[in-house]
Amino acid sequence: MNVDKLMLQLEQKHPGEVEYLQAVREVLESIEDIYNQNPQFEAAGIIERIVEPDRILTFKVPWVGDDGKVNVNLAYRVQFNNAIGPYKGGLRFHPSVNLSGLKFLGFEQIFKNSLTTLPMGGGKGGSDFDPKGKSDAEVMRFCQGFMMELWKHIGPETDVPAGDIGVGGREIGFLYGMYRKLARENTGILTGKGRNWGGSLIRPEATGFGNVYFAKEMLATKGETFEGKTVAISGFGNVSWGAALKATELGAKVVTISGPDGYIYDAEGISGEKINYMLELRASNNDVVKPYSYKFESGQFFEGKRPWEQKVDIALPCAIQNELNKEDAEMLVKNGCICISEGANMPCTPEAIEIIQNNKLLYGPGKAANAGGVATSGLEMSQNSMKLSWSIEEVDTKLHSIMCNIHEACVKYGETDGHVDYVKGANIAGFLKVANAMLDQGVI
Ligand code: NDP
Ligand code: 2IT
Repeated sequence: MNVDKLMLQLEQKHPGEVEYLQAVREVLESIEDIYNQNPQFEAAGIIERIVEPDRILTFKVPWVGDDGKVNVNLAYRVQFNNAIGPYKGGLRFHPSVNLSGLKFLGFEQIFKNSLTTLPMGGGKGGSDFDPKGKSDAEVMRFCQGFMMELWKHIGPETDVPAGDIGVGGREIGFLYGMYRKLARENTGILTGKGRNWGGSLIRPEATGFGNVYFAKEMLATKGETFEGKTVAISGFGNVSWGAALKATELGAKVVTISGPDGYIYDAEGISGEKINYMLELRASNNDVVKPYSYKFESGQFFEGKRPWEQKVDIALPCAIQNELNKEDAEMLVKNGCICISEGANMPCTPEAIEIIQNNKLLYGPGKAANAGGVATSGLEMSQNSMKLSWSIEEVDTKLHSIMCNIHEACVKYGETDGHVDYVKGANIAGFLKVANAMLDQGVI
């Protein structure tokens, strides 16, 4: 394999798909050596096959607004690779959703899901529908329209969607209701379901919890812990909330959260009722984090800025892709940050990653550090298949041990001379399992 040549071909085939090409390049650069040392991969065309999705479904979702007007949104499901299990991955409802974004997320999901040790393939979907400012009834009609088309293509052993940005418990409920009606069965077709209808305990917290568990393992390699550390978190959504809860529980002080409008710095720490307030803010359907500063006096709002300019020990980017750039990384390094662990998918730009890695910070890439969410989705699927419900302790213990296993796999493949390159480790470990499964199963 020659990465530059392959990337050139992909760029010609998929011009302008910036995020997808960015994600593919990162993986190819990490696996180049191991790929070339194993000629059986080249002989089976593994790379050419793994970089293209198995199929992409594109459909329109017409829905009627409360004002009686007809709206039309575009929707997709990218079924990327199912060599090790049914396609699995979230649905994103956000105005920025396009095919390149979903292909990047679906591609990442293949390796992330492989790392979880559970049998799940990779997929992703979503729509450019914006739930912000919509009534519950509008969101419901949209979700019903979305599922009316998607239901034919998914199933508990075929493709199991879940939440992502803009898709939380409310949306999963509306989607599940429609699926159940059309398919005439109650089955584990989506994860992130409500507790009373097949959902798993800890799933809402799992991505954030898992991210902190992963960071804890990274810190331990340097004899460090969360105790007494200051932490910057971005976003104020589902992942940020879980990360804030767990980091606080482990003795750290979370000093920031953020939204597209700016960030909040709270020197007293964002804990207790302030963490609960994040959920209220999120549920308000408004695009702003600023109201935190009206509610809590200690919360200072920095308009249009990002939290990375603050002096912190640990940074947990938990909002959206490419939200931490080169200048942000330089600022974090300058201010003595020792660890960056990605709750979001691809939040650091390639230039930022270079700075972080050159300065030898502990750096957990999303496909390893945020795998706790999909891992707990996998645990939800197991409980659905067994018609059982596990306790908080059972799920949390399994999640914790999965995150420790992922950390171990990263160390196994990423360590040289006492330094762990977690990007390389995660990419190689995630890739080998899927590539070997593809080899075993022939060219299909
Ligand atoms: P949510 O929709 O719950 O939250 C996303 C948060 O990010 C919101 O607070 C949103 O604010 C904020 N946000 C959006 N754009 C920006 C921006 N430009 N700057 C700062 N904040 C911004 O989504 P999740 O918490 O579920 O997802 C967050 C990230 O984590 C995504 O990258 C997702 O792919 C990833 N992830 C999610 C998993 C899950 O289980 N949910 C699992 C693994 C990864 P606003 O709503 O106001 O735009
Ligand atoms: O990016 C992700 O891993 C998710 N949004 C969760 C996917 C899932 O199937 O739980």
